[in-house]
Amino acid sequence: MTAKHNMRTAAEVLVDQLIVNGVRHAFCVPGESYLAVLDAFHDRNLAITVCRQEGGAAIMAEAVGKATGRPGICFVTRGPGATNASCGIHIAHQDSSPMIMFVGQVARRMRGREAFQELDYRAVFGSMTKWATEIDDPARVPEIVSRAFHMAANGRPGPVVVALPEDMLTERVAIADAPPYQPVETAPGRDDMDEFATLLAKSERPMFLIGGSRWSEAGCAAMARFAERFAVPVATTFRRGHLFNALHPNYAGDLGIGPNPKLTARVKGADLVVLIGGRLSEMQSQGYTLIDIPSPQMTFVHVHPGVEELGRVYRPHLAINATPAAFAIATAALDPPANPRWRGTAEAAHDEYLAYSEKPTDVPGGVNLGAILVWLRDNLRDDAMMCNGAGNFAAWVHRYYRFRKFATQFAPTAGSMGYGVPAAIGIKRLYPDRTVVAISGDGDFLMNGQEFATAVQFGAAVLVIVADNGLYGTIRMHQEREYPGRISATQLRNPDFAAYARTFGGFGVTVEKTADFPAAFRAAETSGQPAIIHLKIDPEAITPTQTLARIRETALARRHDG
Ligand SMILES: Cc1ncc(C[n+]2csc(CCOP(=O)(O)OP(=O)(O)O)c2C)c(N)n1
Ligand SMILES: [Mg+2]
Repeated sequence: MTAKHNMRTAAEVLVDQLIVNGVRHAFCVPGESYLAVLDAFHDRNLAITVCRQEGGAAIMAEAVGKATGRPGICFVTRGPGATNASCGIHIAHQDSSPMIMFVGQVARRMRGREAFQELDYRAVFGSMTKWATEIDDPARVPEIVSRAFHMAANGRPGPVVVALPEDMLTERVAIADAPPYQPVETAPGRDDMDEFATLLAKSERPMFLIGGSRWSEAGCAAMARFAERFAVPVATTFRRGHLFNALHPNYAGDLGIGPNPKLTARVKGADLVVLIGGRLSEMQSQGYTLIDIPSPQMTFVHVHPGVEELGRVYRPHLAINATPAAFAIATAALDPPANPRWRGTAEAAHDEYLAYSEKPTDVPGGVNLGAILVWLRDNLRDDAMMCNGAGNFAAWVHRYYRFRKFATQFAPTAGSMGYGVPAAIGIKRLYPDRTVVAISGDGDFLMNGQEFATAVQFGAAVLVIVADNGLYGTIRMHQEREYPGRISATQLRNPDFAAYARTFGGFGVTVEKTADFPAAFRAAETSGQPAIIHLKIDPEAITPTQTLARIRETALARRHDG
């Protein structure tokens, strides 16, 4: 709409501004604090997914940001709505995902009295957003929403919170929409690329690590071509496996939690590490042990879209402020050396990766999660989307699933439990024809399992696999290692998750033997409904290579020795 259809409410201006920016989906839990926005939704072309808890709505918006590179949108009510949603904000922050959360606020004349559900959003969200603000003047809605899009999506992406005083939303105003935001693709300069080529040519054992956000299909394809032409090994960092085809001959594996020890050895032994897009944070750097801080022991090149990230932890020999996609595309102009000294290392690294991820280890119990992941990787299409939250079950996803296509992995580098189910629903709303699978732990699932109702309500036929070991397994594992035999607050008594699915109106099935999984999965798919496949996992099968009993014994033996 333009100024000639004047005197829209600020809420209408706001929703129109979203539409101008290409938004087609928004996720919300309603609240009386933003009734005028709900009313503006009524006759506008925006698909609204009504959720059961704001944490779910925020994660759905974050997952949309991850999938598209454009800000995902959620609306929540003041106070408790905003604090419930904060998990999604924190994930968007740590995962560098663009999202905008709009939140209700008390009327302007009441502010500062601690009115009903009042929060100071700038203070509450200040340290976990790129920007937290409040709109006081309806005439500034287009300006502030436009800025929110630019801030959320450009540089290092992240979350923006915009608070909306209730009385501001109902004011009428004659104001034109702002044009849509412009994605800014920072590209490397020629000097950057020359210097990079020089450092690479001098190297004997280069290693490329890719991660972060601001990749694209074209950027990933360019990265693969570069790896082939230069014969270099490329590893993906924690939960960014989808950036490089795992079956590509230059793929060196996944540098995350519990990585292939041969991969970490390769990184440590490299004389040149090129980190493209990521931050090499605690998980990726194995507790900041891989690369010396602040002065890396090897030549270190860091390419990042956020200039503030360059030199933040590692002082790089060469810092390049560019989006990873633009950097990868710019490598097309470089010529590989005639006879690189590192020839053969990429093949060797790939063989090590294949050997590590090929065959599931034996684990106690009737259901082997590794074998299930192998079945999924052999049977799902390349474009199937895999979502998971946090817990030991995820170790099998990272080790055995082979991502082959950009934007098929949705998992929080922020390590937030409860991510998989809402992420899957958010994604499925955008891509109804794609297979979308969520893999959850029993603890993980019930942190946002209520959103299964949202899936049923909107016909989002996600396939949820619940790996039920009756434990907050990760914590139990740490407990056995640090306080052997002293079990405290880590056991769970669970519902029948298949029955849970059915009471919500979806499809549910229980699997007690690995061999029954394929039929159960196919039945879930053919049901056409949101589905839960409940896997009964032996609690002893705590990692692909360790049992709880062995961790406890080792810890006790260490104590006796000590
Ligand atoms: C929101 C949130 N709360 C708590 C934790 C700490 N935490 C990490 S893993 C874990 C247990 C996960 O249990 P489950 O989902 O059952 O997976 P399992 O480890 O048993 O495979 C906990 C409590 C977390 N990462 N995120
Ligand atoms: Mg568990």
